[in-house]
Amino acid sequence: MNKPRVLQIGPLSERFNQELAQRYEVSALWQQADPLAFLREQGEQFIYMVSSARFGCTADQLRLLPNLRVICSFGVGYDPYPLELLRERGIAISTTPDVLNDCVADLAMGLMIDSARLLSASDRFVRSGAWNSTTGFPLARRVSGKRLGIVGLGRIGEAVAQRAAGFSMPVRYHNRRPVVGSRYQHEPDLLELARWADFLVLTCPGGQATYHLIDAEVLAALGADGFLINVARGSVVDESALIAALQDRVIAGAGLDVYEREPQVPAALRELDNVVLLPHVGSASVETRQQMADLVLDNLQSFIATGKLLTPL
Ligand code: 8YV
Repeated sequence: MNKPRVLQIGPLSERFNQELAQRYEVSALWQQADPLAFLREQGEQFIYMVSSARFGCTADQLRLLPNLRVICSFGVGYDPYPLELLRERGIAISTTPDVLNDCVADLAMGLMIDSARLLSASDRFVRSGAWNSTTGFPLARRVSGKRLGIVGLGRIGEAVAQRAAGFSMPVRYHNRRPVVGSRYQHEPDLLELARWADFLVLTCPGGQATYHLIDAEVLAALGADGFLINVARGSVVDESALIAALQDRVIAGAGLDVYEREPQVPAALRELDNVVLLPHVGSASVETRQQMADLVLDNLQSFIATGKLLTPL
């Protein structure tokens, strides 16, 4: 029997690419000399697409895929997909929720501790040979007991809040609407939350609705003792305003896993010593990436067999 054809937009792990190719007849779009010409020629043959929260897909690509019925996406973010168009066309989409909650929340805690207790900076200090009998490392800030403001209390935000309990941190959150049944205090005004919080942690989705939600005004409200932690999307933060706030010590520091134009990190940010910079590794553990890959494959298999996705968006 012929294997179903699958259009893959961008490369995932070697293991995933191989596994997908074993089960399906895969066309790797990124390997085509002229991807749009390829789609003009063969686009109508594809019913199934695999992509990721990094690659997404474009409206131009979708126009050349008239028979597409499903997109199985690696990752939990959906900002690089034209959702309106998908809805109009009745194209189903799955993401990989839940399996990455723990790793992203662990990383948020790591960034809080690193930015406040200066772990990366201390490491640089020791490696540079600067530590000697007269020069000690400057005092840092405490994490335990500090106030944690979560912007976007969804699955990942909830996992961050649970971890914060172990650090005796009071938690409040800002969502557009209160989360029904949540034990944490909802703060309808983001500026109020920023004023209250010592750590403002972003775990909301990216996209139009949250674009530059964190601007100069919110950073000023967070204040000179506050830290901004972003494990969500770079688009949520006005990066120029953040750089200015870090330079002028309007806030104490920041821990960032995501940026406005990845993989570009502005030189002005890289020069600052009050920011911890990670290369978008929230979900990047062997175990979690394996579970995410399995969930993509399981969603595709389920859709082909039953017409239903396991984790539809
Ligand atoms: C991944 C992510 O880095 O899930 C997401 O939305 O941002 C991360 O888990 C990304 O999906 C890799 O493609």
